[in-house]
Amino acid sequence: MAFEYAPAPESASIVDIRASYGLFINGEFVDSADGSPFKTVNPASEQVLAEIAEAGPTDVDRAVAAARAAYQKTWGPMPGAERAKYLYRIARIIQERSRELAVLESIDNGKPIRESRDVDLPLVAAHFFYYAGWADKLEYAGLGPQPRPLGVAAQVIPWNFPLLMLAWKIAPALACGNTVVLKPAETTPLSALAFAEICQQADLPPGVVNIVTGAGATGQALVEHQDVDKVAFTGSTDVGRAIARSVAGSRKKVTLELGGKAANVVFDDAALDQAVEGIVNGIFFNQGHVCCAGSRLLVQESGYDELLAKLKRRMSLLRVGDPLDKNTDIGAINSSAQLERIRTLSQIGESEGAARWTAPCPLPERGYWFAPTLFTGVSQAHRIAREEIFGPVLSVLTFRTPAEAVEKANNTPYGLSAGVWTEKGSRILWMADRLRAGVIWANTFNKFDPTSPFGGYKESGYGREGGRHGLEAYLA
Ligand code: TAP
Repeated sequence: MAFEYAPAPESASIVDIRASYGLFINGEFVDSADGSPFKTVNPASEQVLAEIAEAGPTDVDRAVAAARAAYQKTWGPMPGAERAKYLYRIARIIQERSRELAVLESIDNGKPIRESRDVDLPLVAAHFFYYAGWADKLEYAGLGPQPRPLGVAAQVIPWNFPLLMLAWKIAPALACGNTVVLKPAETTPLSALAFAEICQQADLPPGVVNIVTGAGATGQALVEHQDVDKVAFTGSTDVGRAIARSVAGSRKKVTLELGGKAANVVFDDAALDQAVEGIVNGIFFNQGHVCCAGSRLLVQESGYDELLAKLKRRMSLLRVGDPLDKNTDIGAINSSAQLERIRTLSQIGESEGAARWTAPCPLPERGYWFAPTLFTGVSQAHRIAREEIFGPVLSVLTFRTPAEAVEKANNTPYGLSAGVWTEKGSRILWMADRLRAGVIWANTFNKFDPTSPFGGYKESGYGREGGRHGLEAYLA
């Protein structure tokens, strides 16, 4: 039986969303020269939150010129110890404003406040603190005696962790002495614009950080700009491929963080209750809008019935609804387009013969929602086992031997992450040696830390973000 909870909504009064926002270029909010404004909506209510300027090619050009000038005149020549002070200041302001930023992120993205407050925001601040520490120690990073910044970095990020992806991109770039032009996703620009205000508050020299809002065309104009030295992209494999093609043969250095279809492998000797928590966290955290989500559950046949029963019981307790309610486990799907994609792939799962089970839970009437769902009887050829759904949908497959588990886990074009659940330490090491994924979690899932590198193999992209490895992407 599920307990009833009284609503515990976080107040939205702490955020002050303006009716309209300009572009952040050279330290100021400015009007767009050649784009047409668009609207950002709250996915939980479909209400328009604000009108956002779209950066056209002239605006992108202005932003890159501002970043170039700042690189040459202020940020590039500045000693690392001085740059570190700015990064520390930004980190402290993020901590001071973390409640406001968490609420803003949940309103614009749809993610539960518990996650934005307890996961996203602490990690955002931690990334700035961590890379602030590196800014005056770059010559000891093992990347040569005098590593140099690359220059102007063009950075394009997705909508699933708007402020966290911004931190992953901007903190190492700035610590290494680069300047940046960043494009947030069309559906989640507000926290990046709040970050622009934080740059002003921290007295960051003008032009060091520039934010150009817009959709794919703005991103394309940015990464293809002639005066950019580095391209850092997080998003879908299709767009990543197009970017790799467009910069091929140029001097631009590129890192791509793309999609995933991670296997979460559970052996019959695993602590099952703990594994169930890890499976739920692996696929339902952030509505499953997670590139490293454990979207393929591989269960050892001998433990299948017991695990499935426990998993369904646990899924029935998940609360879907108001992202600002502190009881909420699963918030709103970020956009109607993404909801449509999740629905379509789920229907394909059914029509290809997999059995669908959806947790019995009421969904709000307005907004974009999808109840936690799992598919059993999934074969490796099914599209729901191969394609990234990027939603709260789990595909369950089985295996008998460790070798079969490895074979099935690696049978994917992606290679971003994987999980292993077993009591046996030797088996964890055996599996970790054989799984082709950038990150492998053992008896846990979705653990992040700024000191730890993150990135993929195969179609999940190349380059690493985070840790000492993350510096390499921004130094020559
Ligand atoms: P995309 O459609 O690839 O969009 C990512 C970003 O690129 C957005 O800002 C997008 O703009 C922009 N963009 C679109 N077309 C572009 C082009 N031709 N040139 C340059 N920029 C362009 O992905 P998404 O739907 O936002 O995010 C979901 C995908 O990202 C998933 O596949 C997920 O796995 C992946 N992802 C990967 C990671 C890591 S770390 N590997 C992390 C998060 C997400 P608009 O959105 O404004 O149109």
